Amino acid sequence: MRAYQAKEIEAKWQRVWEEKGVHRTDPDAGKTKFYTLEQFPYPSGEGMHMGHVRVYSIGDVIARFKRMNGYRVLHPMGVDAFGLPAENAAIKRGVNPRDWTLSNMKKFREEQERLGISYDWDRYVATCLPDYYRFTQWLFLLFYERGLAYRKKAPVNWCPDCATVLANEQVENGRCWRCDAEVTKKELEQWFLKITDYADRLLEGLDRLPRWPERVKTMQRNWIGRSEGAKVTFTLPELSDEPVTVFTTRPDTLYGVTYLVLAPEHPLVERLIAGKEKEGELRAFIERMRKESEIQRTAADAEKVGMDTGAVARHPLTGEEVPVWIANYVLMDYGTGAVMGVPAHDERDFQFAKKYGLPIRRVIRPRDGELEEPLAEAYTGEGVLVDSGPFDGMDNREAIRAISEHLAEKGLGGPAVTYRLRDWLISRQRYWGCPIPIVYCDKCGTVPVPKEELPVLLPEDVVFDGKRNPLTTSESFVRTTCPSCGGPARRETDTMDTFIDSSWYFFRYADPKNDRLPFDPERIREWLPVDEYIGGIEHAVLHLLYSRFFTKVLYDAGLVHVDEPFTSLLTQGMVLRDGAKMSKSKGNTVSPLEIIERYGADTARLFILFAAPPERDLEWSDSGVEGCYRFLGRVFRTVMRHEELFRNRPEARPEKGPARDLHRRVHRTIKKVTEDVGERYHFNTAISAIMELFNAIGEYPKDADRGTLADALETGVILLAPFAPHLAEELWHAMGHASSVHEQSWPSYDPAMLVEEEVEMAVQINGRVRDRLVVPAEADRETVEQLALSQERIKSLLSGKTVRKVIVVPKKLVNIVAN
Ligand code: ANZ
Ligand code: ZN
Repeated sequence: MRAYQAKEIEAKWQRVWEEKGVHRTDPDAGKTKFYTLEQFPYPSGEGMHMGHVRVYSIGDVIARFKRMNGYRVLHPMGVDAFGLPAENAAIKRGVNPRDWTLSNMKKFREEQERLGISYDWDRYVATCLPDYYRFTQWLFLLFYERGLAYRKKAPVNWCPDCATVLANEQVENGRCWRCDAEVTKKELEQWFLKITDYADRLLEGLDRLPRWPERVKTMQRNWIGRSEGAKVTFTLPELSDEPVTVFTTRPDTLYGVTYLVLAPEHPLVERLIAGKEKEGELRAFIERMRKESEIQRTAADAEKVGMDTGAVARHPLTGEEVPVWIANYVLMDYGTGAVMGVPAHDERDFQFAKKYGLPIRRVIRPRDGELEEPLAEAYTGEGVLVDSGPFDGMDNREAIRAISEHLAEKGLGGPAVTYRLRDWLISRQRYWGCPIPIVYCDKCGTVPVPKEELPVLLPEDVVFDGKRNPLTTSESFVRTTCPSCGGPARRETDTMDTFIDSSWYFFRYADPKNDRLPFDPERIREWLPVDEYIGGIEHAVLHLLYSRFFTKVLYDAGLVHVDEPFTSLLTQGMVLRDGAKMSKSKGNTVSPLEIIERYGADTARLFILFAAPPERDLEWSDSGVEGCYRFLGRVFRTVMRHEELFRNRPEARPEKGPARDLHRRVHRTIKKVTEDVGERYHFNTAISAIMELFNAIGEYPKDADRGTLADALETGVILLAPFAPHLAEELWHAMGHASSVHEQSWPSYDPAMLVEEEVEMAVQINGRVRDRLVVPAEADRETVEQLALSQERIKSLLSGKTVRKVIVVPKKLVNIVAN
């Protein structure tokens, strides 16, 4: 008998599947569609790691299972191929970013192919190729036309020595990662996408995604950070009553305001400090604050520092004058960049007031009791208003509404909502990204490149010296003519954040070769939304939020009919080893290729799916891999041993004895695997049910019905197909079938075979039959004994007696010895 040669079997079937197009997308419009998608990888030079093997294996089981269940499945793959590493390789090793990326892509795909995942490779997309990025540019222009792409000055990390912009990741402890110079902030014109316009719809949409993990939805809600409160307008007497508006979540504390704080960058600050005694000091303070990052400024344990501007503001309701300060903890781009200080009821304000000797005025009293005197900390609880003019005695929750409305009536503010979400800064001063299709003309200003002229191609004549944006070094690229007046013009040299490339790729798969449009809306109708999206939790906010934003904009533009792209989201756990995440830096990785070389892809896949349910972290185990390999070897030999059976296959006669038991086991297994895979994605328990079935087959007596055995083997192989597709195909053909096992229908089970059988047993007391008992045929001795002793009739006959012994003759009788 042949031995299980995984490598040969796998290479053979991968070739056959490819030749026969077994995994090509089914065009049968009569079937229900199912779109299953794994997040596409960044093709780093390192190739696949176990995390990739895990996501792809999960996706492939779902895709294969759905196909066998009669769905028309879309299961594509591609690469997210723009990005900084290619450019760094260019700087460090002088290689061309495109050549470097293309060779990595090739390598990555070869590794993926060795896993035998059922991708329709005809739909492969690569975001760095002109046939793709041309439409990324097309979509940018769509955003621009809709007023959703705009340019404004924004601070960037700037290395004065390298004269370049740095990404946040390239700033280490405030210094440049390359030359160690101190990084400064510089204001540059940058492109933004107006995601804030969609804040409410991005929130609302989450409520319509029951099949997304709660954790991911919570992270998105927090990121968007919707905050309800009020705007309150104070006035500045020395600037002829110029209004200054604050945002507060606690308008009920308005009578407790003892000072105002403006962000150092607030536009009114300049005029307030001009000519003041401490102007010089104030300016130095402002300079210092500007350099600190938002994180430094708002960290809970960060020292709160401020300075009195010397100016005052007038309270809108009491007319009282309070001092105006500037402080590090007030951020310009949240709310209005101005805050009212209420030290009695806000912890941060309390610390600030204590530090600088500002008055503390209490205006909320707990409903039962008084506040201590003096306050040891801010009282942030609920209560009743005091010292609040006409609002005295009002419940504070009621007062939030009453005071907001009162302000609105008097034109002094009113209810307001703020978001933590900021517009999306998409400009990157980088080469290896999608060029922004904009031209600057002295006469016409900012001019979009006409869609017919796309793509704006990345030029080749560039210098990679790590000292500037390489695109600025290409004369042929920068110098151009204005699409509008034909005069000389200059091209935008910023490229787009690579998250834009990945915000629409799932649409492109539906129509990957379209050369007129990003996709035909009809093809989108055919395939979208993605029914199951599988990826890592690390994308909970960025990629998943951006993709939802893009989808909503495309929906508004009438290009797609869905406003949420992913119906269901599966976030797979990590692959651990010795309790820690597998990673190059920890030196605890296991190479997928080595595992595939040694045991085969089927073993790698089976182990990964068997070791834990998809959402949980998975602990790598060499012995677990060995175990899976041995199991597949056993399956191989079991089927091969019975190869003869399939040449002259007897009819199954599962009416009685071991045949009946095996037949029932087969149906129970079908039910279990169908539900575990189809409803719960509990692949691990599905696999163990299949293992048990093969164990039962192994113990099946030689003289029992052969036809039943053949049926069991055949069903076992079909059930195994989504998990170990190559081996299943090999065995299926060994059974004499000509078509692919992956084109078979998923087996159904007979509910009648699941009903537990029952038997009637006699119950004796001291050898005399006293009662009858109906019990499940498989019930064990203990259960039968308990049931017998708890029968009403037996209980009363035994009253006053002591039970000495209970004898159980399975399926026949129970004899109770008592005296
Ligand atoms: C007065 C007040 C009294 C406040 C009180 C709170 C408690 P969230 O929930 O995060 O939206 N704030 C407003 N704008 C700010 C800015 N640009 N930088 C720093 N802090 C700012 O928080 C809103 C609260 O944070 C606002 O409500 C304001 O302080 C502060 F007993 O106003 B509050
Ligand atoms: Zn022009």
